[in-house]
Amino acid sequence: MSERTLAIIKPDAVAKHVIGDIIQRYESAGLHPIALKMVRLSKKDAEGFYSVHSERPFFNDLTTYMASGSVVVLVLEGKNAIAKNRDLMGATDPKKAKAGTIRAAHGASIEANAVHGSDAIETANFEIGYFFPEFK
Ligand code: IDP
Ligand code: MG
Repeated sequence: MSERTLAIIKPDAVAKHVIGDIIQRYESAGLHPIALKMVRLSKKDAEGFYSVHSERPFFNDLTTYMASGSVVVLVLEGKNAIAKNRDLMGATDPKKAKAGTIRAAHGASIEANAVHGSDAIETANFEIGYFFPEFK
């Protein structure tokens, strides 16, 4: 079934100049961008986006990091887009991510791990609406 998911190319990957490589991987996997923008998140923007993690010990570091440089935010559409993008991304910790995944290729650390991808239909709907209210 065709689905939509929200992806973010995080500040570490933007700084490494691998935006093009990552978008190529999405497109080659049949995940087609239907919305895309480059933005610099404020700390408050990052906190709102990651509010499900507000009780986690790394919340402050994570939201500071997400506001530390520009990011690219995309809505990707395709068959099983949510699960497919999670497979393409690899494990949260790049050291544990399978070879060939985006995080294995480009992630610097468990925090600066190159990309975000929605993990379920409900979170995808929230995250898409957070950045692209017109797609709600
Ligand atoms: P996910 O991005 O693979 O879905 P989540 O558990 O949802 O992983 O965590 C959200 C983000 O928080 C991660 O992508 C990573 O940037 C950061 N993060 C997760 N676990 C840790 C940690 O143990 N230390 C520091 N940052 C973390
Ligand atoms: Mg997650």
